[in-house]
This record gives sequence, structure tokens and C-alpha cells, in this order.
Amino acid sequence: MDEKSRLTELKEILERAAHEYYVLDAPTMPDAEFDRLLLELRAIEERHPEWVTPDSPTQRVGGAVSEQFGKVRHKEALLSLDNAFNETDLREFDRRVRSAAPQARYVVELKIDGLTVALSYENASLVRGATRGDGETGEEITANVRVIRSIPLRLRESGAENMLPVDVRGEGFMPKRTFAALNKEREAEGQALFANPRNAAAGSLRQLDPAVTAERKLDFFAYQLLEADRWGVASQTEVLARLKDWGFKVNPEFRVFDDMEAVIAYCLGMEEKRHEFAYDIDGLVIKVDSFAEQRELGFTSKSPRWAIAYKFPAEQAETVLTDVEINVGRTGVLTPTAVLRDVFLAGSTVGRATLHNLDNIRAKDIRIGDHVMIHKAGDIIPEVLRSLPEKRDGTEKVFEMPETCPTCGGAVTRKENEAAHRCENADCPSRQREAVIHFVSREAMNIDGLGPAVVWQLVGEGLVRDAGDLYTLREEQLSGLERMGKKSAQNLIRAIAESKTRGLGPLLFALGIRNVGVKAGKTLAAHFGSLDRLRLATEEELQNLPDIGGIMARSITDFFRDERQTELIAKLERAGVLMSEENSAPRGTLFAGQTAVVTGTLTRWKRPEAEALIEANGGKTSSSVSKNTSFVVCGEGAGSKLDKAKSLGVPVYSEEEFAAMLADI
Ligand code: 3B8
Repeated sequence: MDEKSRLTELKEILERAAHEYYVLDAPTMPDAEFDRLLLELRAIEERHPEWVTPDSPTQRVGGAVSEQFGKVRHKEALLSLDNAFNETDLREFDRRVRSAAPQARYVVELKIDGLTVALSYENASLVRGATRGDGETGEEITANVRVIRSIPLRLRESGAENMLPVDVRGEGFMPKRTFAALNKEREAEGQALFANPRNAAAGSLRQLDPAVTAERKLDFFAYQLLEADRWGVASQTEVLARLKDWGFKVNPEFRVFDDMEAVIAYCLGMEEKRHEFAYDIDGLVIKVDSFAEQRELGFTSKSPRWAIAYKFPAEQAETVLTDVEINVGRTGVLTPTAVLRDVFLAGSTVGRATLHNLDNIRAKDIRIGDHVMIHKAGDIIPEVLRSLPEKRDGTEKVFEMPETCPTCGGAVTRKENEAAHRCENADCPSRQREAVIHFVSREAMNIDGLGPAVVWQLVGEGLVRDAGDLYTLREEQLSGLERMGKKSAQNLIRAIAESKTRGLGPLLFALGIRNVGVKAGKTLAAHFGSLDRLRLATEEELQNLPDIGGIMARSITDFFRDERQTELIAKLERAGVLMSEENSAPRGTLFAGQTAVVTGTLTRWKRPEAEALIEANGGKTSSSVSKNTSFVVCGEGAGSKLDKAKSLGVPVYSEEEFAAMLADI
């Protein structure tokens, strides 16, 4: 096949795979395969820059960091919805609708609590993204919407080359878990927190550096199509179907009803279910389905008469704040946490709530012993909203920030212009613990069996001061810990050893470089190939990379200037942690569905490392050979396991054969 045809084919394959993954939530292609094909496409495009188009799957994150956003005048004004707060409001709306459209059917959609994003496509390619702004004019955020994976860069339509312009609107949002993780990270860094996922999504879309937006994992549901008649579409339900066909993510929860009583019953049911979704919803949107009837109804000066938003009441609960605890984060930030009398709120029992910082406590005049109102930011993070001073009996106490760190007794300082108090002691066990917890977390080095409690014990016993110390732990040190048996100690040692071959990308994330998330870690790893090469990169060089902006570039060079970090890296290197891409554990499906046994002494790998390679490629490993064993990898000095494999007819591979299998992928 010639290169041009291969390029076209790769684009199609990658687009389909991305659509299945990000829009349909039904992946069919293993990540490693996707990465490999994307690299192949990149390579062709590097040889033929003239073939690169803006809608290529390689062009999600790119372009320079802008100084400010341009303005975009919307083709049609973006209106807002009128609100309904109860059944009476809904029946009133129904009466008005029926006076102009007696037979109206209603479509009810979830009201995603994000922000409206307007998208324009020309010849089926995404050419512009804009915020709502004042409804008439918004801000041009094309580079930032391009990084939202569920927004198609190219519409799935035959004859796309001369397709008429398409204008789509929908809601950009941040999933609840992403929001919680982001705020947790910001708290650890002493940065200002986002109040809710909507603000976080808005802040992320207004980043001048698209690489930062890309780390924020935003998502998008499409719900509106302008000039719908042009597309032979006559109702909202048909719009949703068409948007889906074109490759947009459409919220699957919409329902159609013939009468308002059924709509009301559905709304009340959804109010109960509101916490079950991965994203925050603040109500439901009820729309007249038929466009002919929508036209009959028309608009008021600011809202359509054919739609209304049914808003859920904000969920709050009253309880008593019995104490304030201090948590010390990875960068030393002291976070005051309210200890509460247990109370049920928004789907779960709450016993703790964040108080953020001292300024917040003072501004809200929150005292120990106070009755307080709490809510959940982004439906997840419990927060104290306000105190109820009228319920005080005089025994309440004003909270003071400790002058010394509650963990290590070190000095606590507060920089000017910063809300955070910090423990300055870099050896503070709390700080060490948090850094190690991050290092071993799933998306970082993914060390199974090393939860926060175990890390706490290791740091408390003085066995671990930084992540580098994990790799020199011995089994007898672990089995001496409370609630740690011999078997768990063995498993943990093995999991730690396995993590050495995790690869450069996860390692870069694990190191906790400011602003460098999972995605940036991967990008940097692919570009530089080794930690040493990355260490030598200048800020300018980093900034010129397609996926890395100025802010990230600065944090990376700062990181490598920090002596403590270079010490940590040296320690990890001595321990044999893989710091380059070349030999990192490939991830794939080579051994999917197979169970392997590794026996004898290998020369290239220690046994746990070879087992990790099998697991990283989809296989299982076992320590004993049986008729269920798919194959045995056999090194020097193998004994009874080799004999057993032979007697059962299980295939036996030498180290060379095993290495050759891995080299093939
Ligand atoms: C007309 C229709 C505004 C909206 C609309 O999930 C209009 O439809 C609107 F003038 O804001 N947040 C939705 C959502 C929002 C709107 C909508 N549909 N599903 C939402």
C-alpha cells in the first residue's frame, strides 16, 4: 500500500477507535495498539507535512499558547432557559404550551451542569469553538475544545468534503471524579480550589495553554443543531439522533412523553437518581419536540417559550462541627478539615468536610462546636457552607491555625498573597507520606497492596522517606509491620519490583512534577525517550512541543533544578527503575487469556520482572505448572516445574524465545 493510502486508512481506523472509546464508552482497541497506530500516522505526517490536516487524530493538542482569546459573534444568539422550581411551575408551562400547540409531545433531557459550547464545522471539519459569552458574542476557544476527545474533529458523513456548514451546541463539563481529583491536587499544591465542576470546566476551557486544558479531561454532550431544516430534521429527537450519527456524544438519558403529568413523575424520579451519574446535573430540560410547534411558540426576549429548565433544589444538611483536624499535604500545605456529627447528605453519610484554609474559616466565622450547614461541591466533596450563629450557646471556640506542624513540630509559615499555611520541613513524615501515596497510585507506578495505611506505617517506622526507599525494602522489614503477613509482604515486594518497568511516562507522572499529569507524562516520554534527555531540555525546547505549554515547561525545568528531586531520581536509578522508553514494558494483548509460569534464573530479567512483562501484555502468571498452564518460560537451573511441563505437554520457551516474542510487538 502506498503511504498516502496508508495515511487515509490510519486516520479512519484511529477515528473509529477514538469514537468507540470516548463517545460510545465501548473501546474495542487496546491502548497499546492505538498508541502504535498513532505513532505510525505521526511518522508518515512527519515525512509529508503537506499531508497534515487540522482534523487528523494527531492534531488534538497543538498550536502555540495564545495571549488572549479572540471574540466570536454567534450566528444565532444563545438564549438561556426559563426556570421551573416545582410541579406548579411545570403545569403552568404546560398550559402555556398547550394554548399554542395542543398536541405537543415533550422531550426531557438531563440538565448538565457545565457551560454552553458552540461548535462550527466547515466541510465536516471542526473550525471553531466558542463560549457563550453574553449570548451574542463569545470567546474563541477552538484550540481548547479540540483537546476534548468526545468532540469530533471531523463529522462522520459521506461526501464530507462539500458538506454545508454545521453549527452545534452542547454542554462542556468536567466529570465529578475528575473535579474531585483536580481539587485534591490543587489543595496539595496550595492552589486556589474550584467551587464546583462547572467552574472547573470554565476555568479549564479558558486556559491560554491548551496542554493544561488537555490534562483536565473535559467532556461534551451535544444537544442543539442550528438551521436544522437544512438537514431534513424536524424535531429535537431527530436532532439528537443526527448528532449521534455524526459522531457526537449525546446524553442517552433523554425520554419522550405525551403529557405533563408523566414528565413530572419522571422529573421527581430523576431527582432521586441525580447522584448516580458521573457528572453533575442541576435539573432537567423539558422541550417541545416538534420544530413546527416550537416555531408556533416562539421566544420571549431572552428565552424560548418551548422549553423550560426544572431545577433541583440545592442539597444541604445541618450538623454540628465537633472538631477541626489538620491534614498536611505533599507540598506541606496544612488543610483544616471539619470533624462533623454524622449526617446523611446527597446519597451518603458525611463525617468530615473540608474547610480549605484559615481565611475561609474566618470569613464564614466557623467555630468549633457550631451548628453548620454543609453541602457537596461537585456532588462529591463535602464542604462547610456557613455557621448558624443563632444556635450558639457560648461554649463554641474560635479555631486557630497551629504554629507548628501537627505531624513533625516544624515551623508553619504563610507566604504573603497565599491563603495556605505550610509546613516548611521537607522531611515532615506527612509530606513524605503524601508524596509516596501519589507515587504508588494507580495511574502512576501502580503498586498494588501499598495503600495509604501501609505507606503511613512505612514512613512512621522510618523505613521509607521517599519513593526511592521503596525499592530497597526487604521482606522481613515488611512482615514486621502490623497487620502484614508473610504472604502480603512477599506480594508487596513483588509488586514493587514489577513497578520498575512501568516505563517513563507513568514515572514522570509519579514524580509529582507540578502540572504534569498522566497525559503530559506520556507525551514527554514519547518525545524525549529518557529521563536524562528530558532533564537536559530547555524551557524553550519544551514549550515548542505540540502538547506542552509555557506553564508546564516552567514547572518541568524547576523540578530538575530542585536538589531533593535529583537525589530522588538518583536513588530510583540506582534501584533499577526504568527511566527510558526503549525497554519499558509494552502494554498489549500478546498474552491475553494465557497463564504462564516463569521458572529458573533468567539473565535479562529477575523473575518478577518477567512476570510483570507477561501481565503487562494481558497474561496471568502462576507459580505452579498445571494442565491449565499455557506456557512456561524457562531459565537456567530449572527443575521440577520444567519436568512437570514436559510431562503435561505444556509448551516451554527459552529466555531467547520469550524475548523474541516480546520484540515482535
Ligand atoms: C434552548 C435550548 C437553551 C438551552 C436549550 O444540559 C436554549 O437546551 C440550554 F435557549 O441551555 N445544560 C440541555 C442543556 C442546556 C440547554 C438545552 N438542553 N440539555 C443542558
